[in-house]
Amino acid sequence: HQVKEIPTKPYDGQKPGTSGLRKRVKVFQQEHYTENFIQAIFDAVPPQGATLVVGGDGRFFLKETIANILKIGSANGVKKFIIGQNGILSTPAGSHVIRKRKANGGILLTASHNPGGPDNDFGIKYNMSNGGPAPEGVTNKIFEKTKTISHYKVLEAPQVDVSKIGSFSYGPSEVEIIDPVSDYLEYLQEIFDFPLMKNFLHNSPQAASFKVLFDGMHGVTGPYAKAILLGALGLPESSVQNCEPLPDFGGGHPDPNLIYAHTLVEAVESAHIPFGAASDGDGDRNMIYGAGAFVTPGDSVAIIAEYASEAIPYFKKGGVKGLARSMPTSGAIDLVAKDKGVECFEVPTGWKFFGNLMDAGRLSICGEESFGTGSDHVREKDGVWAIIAWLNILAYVNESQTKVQGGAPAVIGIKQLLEKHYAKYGRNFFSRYDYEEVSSEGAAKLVDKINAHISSGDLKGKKFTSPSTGTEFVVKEAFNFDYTDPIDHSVSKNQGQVVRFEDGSRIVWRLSGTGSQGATVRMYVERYVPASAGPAELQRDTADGLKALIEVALEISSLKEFLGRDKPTVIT
Ligand code: VG1
Ligand code: CO
Repeated sequence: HQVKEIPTKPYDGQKPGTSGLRKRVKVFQQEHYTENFIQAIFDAVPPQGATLVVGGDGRFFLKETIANILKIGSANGVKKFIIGQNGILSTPAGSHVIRKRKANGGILLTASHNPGGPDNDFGIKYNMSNGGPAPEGVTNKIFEKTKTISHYKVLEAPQVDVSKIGSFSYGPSEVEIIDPVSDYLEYLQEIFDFPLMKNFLHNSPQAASFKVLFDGMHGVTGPYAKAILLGALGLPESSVQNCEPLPDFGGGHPDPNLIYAHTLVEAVESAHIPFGAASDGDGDRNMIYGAGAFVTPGDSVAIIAEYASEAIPYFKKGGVKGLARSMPTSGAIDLVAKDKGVECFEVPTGWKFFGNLMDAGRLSICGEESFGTGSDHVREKDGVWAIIAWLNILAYVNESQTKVQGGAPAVIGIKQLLEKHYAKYGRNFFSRYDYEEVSSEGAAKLVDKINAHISSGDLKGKKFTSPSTGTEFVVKEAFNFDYTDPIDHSVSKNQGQVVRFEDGSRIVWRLSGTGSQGATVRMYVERYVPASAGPAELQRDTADGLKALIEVALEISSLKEFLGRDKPTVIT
């Protein structure tokens, strides 16, 4: 086999964002564009003798990119490739395979929850030997390499077939095609209490009324959900929908939230299903939604943390070492950490910031407001894990109640669990407003204006009044969020602009790092209501509970003026 050097020129803008390089497919299809980026990865992280895991969420342009990774990787010295059958690996399953097989790293091919197909998005992400996304030091190095690239190496060999499980050689390298689901399924069976869940779902007094519905949104999780829910837990076929991975996600937007996962929401409401859930394109996000009960991601991770060490075998055994959230995520989990006497960390947006804390044994469970929940069982957020964690916890609390009360007590569902949690800890009302694909100039002006307030300090002590409710908010502080990693002391600056008020409420503004076109501004609002406020206050509708604060947030930032948008694209 011959190795050929292909001359090329740098492309602008190959800077990995919050979660890898994400662009329109058309951008990746430009001559040498994808090849350049793959070579830059190998220039930044030399692969001689390495084992590399490769897989993705099944979206359009996956097969072509795998062929490129094989050609360029082998020419650069990769010893062994481990590839999911048909190129399929969910992001968390990819993380697990890297760890389990002690690979040196992995390349995950996904643009996550962004739509797919020839006119939509594709993405390439490099993960380290711990199974987690490359930290900024490494992604910056990859970016530097893309700026000076002059050639890339390819192995001249015919394209390989990734559709059959087994091993073969490819030039000087070895290729192993693996079942994308089996390692992951086996691992979840160690982590969770499957006998308890099975008993709850089939034999308990609550079994008859407790139905489950999972929506794969035509992303990568379909095969995983079928193996777990139908296979291991023995639920009927009707418990899953949209579970065939499609290259364009059936034309949908595979993001599990109330807007894009409306097929789930409608099915759950019309059939009064107590437990519904969905996952995103690459399987790292999740939404928990039962009839009449939506769980915000901030509450979800707090509730998992609340019950983990009693209900979930993995944490019963290993304990909960510490908790964490990304900065814009609500502080619900902080309250649980305080109650349990464990450390709680606040990191910048993006899962890569949790990895060092996990590797150092200081973090067990963490989450992001963007429907990301996970633990140190892998180094990515994990949608299916979060969904099974909820099932495990519900099975546990219902079984405990039956033991205490005897007979056939009513089901403790999602709603009852939320109410119980609010009654103990109070509630963090939270919402995120996204202004997608706005002009970059407008977004820059908005950032500049808030920065001007931050540097002059003129907001401090200032009173803002909501025009519609008359509620007053007095500014306590305004700052840019900078983060120093407690383990390697690396510093990440300007990770979001924060305004805090005297009553504990908070507004955050950030620019998205995952968009593929223009700029996306995110505005996060949070208001805490203590348990003492009583059930009526605690159970208010989110939009209602946050109305006054949102008006103030729009006023402080002059958002409508700068972005020329009257309404956000998406509210979550
Ligand atoms: C968004 C979310 C962030 C998440 C990231 C990747 O980033 O806000 O919390 O980690 O997407 O999620 P940004 O920079 O656009 O706000 V996924 O499911 O794409 O891997
Ligand atoms: Co994702």
